[in-house]
Amino acid sequence: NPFTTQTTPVFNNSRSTVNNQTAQNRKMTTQQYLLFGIENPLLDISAVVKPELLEKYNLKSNDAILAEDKHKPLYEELVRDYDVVYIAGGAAQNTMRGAQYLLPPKSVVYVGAVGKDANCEILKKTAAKDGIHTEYQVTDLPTGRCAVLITGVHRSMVTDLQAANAFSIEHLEKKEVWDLVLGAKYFYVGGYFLTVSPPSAMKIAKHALDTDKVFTLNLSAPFISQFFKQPLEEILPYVDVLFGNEAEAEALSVAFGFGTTDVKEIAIKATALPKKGSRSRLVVFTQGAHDTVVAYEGSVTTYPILKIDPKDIVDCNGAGDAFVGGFLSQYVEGHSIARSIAGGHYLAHVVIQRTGPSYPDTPHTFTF
Ligand code: 26A
Repeated sequence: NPFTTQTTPVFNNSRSTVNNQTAQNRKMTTQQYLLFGIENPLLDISAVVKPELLEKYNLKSNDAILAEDKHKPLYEELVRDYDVVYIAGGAAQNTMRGAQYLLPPKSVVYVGAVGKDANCEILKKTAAKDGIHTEYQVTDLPTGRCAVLITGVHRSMVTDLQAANAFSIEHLEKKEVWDLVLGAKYFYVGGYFLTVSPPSAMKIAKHALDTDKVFTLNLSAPFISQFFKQPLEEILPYVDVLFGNEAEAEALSVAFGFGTTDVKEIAIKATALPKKGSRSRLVVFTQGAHDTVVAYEGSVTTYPILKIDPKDIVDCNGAGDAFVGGFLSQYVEGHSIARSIAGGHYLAHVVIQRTGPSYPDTPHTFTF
């Protein structure tokens, strides 16, 4: 009862004043989310395609690239010639939705830039269904899209970032957004964000270091190490947990001159790259159907994935994102590395039996 539990002095104890006071107090206590993620919100346009389409646009079967002018007709061609599905994407957004699936309600917030269009509505609807809070920067450009070309267990992604690329640090610095940064204890920056706003990524990384919070990053795609080495090298000293797959590990090895193609050795060398703060860096590399490699303080451990009958695989798009979501869901609650890896393997196993990076409406059945 606000009349009897009044703690703030008020001069006029009328009902309206008390109610105003309560409303103000409510405004001041921003909802806190344990895990804060940021990157590029995208709408995926996904289809199983003939290899000829990859050849025509000179695309590798398993890759992720930024669209150049020569790729622009691909989107129309895909919609015209194939059975496409439109599905919420953006790698880190997929990861955040996945983490939330395994966490108590209101644990995860995600930030990125979108347009004012129908595609954005699909992203908003999916985010709401999966229970993540979003603080999108709304721009005048169309919402970004990603052509996902599926051939067997491979996927080739061509991304036209549009609005996502217009993300500006001013959005991050807005009080309502920065309050969410202040309230979070764990941060996840998709490596793809290094193509968009390295200053925003650095600002979050520095905040994490200054406040002894945990900062995590994904290598996202080989092209990040290849063509965005400078912002990657700048942010790596802040990275407490580094994620990637085997192809990204190899690209990192080449970019940083590790002189090895052995994923375990690369993981060890990645832990030894310069590091700020009190924590040792944890490195987690997935390898598709092969064991997941974890390096920490000079030693490597491998964890077998959950076996799956090939006939149960629908598509592998989003499996890596789901792995990280499952991992983080356990890690942010203070569970062991073994349990976090099990969470990752569980969620990847769920997602590869579904179309794209989507999560079931039914509660999860993860146990450890
Ligand atoms: C900057 N680029 C290339 C990207 C992406 C991306 N997400 C953010 N930035 N390219 C592909 N994706 C997303 O990766 C997911 C699968 O891992 C796709 O949207 C897809 O959902």
